[in-house]
Amino acid sequence: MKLYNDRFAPNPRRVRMFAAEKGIALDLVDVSIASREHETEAFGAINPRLEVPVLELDDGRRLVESLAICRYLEALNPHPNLWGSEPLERHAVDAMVDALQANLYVATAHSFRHGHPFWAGRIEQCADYAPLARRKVEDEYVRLDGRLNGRDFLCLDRLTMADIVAYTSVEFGKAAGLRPDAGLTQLHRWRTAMAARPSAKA
Ligand SMILES: N[C@@H](CCC(=O)N[C@@H](CS)C(=O)NCC(=O)O)C(=O)O
Repeated sequence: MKLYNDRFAPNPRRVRMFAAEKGIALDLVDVSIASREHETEAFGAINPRLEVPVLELDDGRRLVESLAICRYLEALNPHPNLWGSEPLERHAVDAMVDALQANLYVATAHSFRHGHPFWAGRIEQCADYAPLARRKVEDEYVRLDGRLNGRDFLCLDRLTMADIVAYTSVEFGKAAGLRPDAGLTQLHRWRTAMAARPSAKA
């Protein structure tokens, strides 16, 4: 399988990390957002939304949306289980993934997109919105720290998609100059453990 990818972008990264945890090899096709390769007509034929990631199956079919791609990989290759193994576990992972996506990931992306010169002239920026998004992210860091108190993983007693979404979102925050406060010791402990996983380098 091929993954249309950008090395620096968080949504492809969550797919790479998820696949690596499952031992699924992906052929990476780099589509540089910085060089605007995703805006070309050629890439538009691959994903009309002009976004990465796109997973291309060996028969040429293409799957979009990072969370839906990871769910597909989970169904394709259920071991190790990363999304809950029975209905209540699956609900717990879904609920946390949805909340992380809506709150942590989206606020981080808004902080970057509305506050960083990288996007100037590329999207319509609203500079006043960036600090609001930033405060929202900082609140989410505190929430994560509380959740991780006495736990190694965010959800269940093992690594799940919730950890992958949270970790890749927190690391993406660096692009917007976001850093969890040093006092958030549980969050830092978990980040260090996540960073040590080979999949973090995928
Ligand atoms: N909901 C989509 C979002 C994909 C997305 O926003 N990808 C970003 C990279 S992380 C992108 O391609 N951005 C290009 C742009 O905004 O111009 C997913 O989860 O796959």
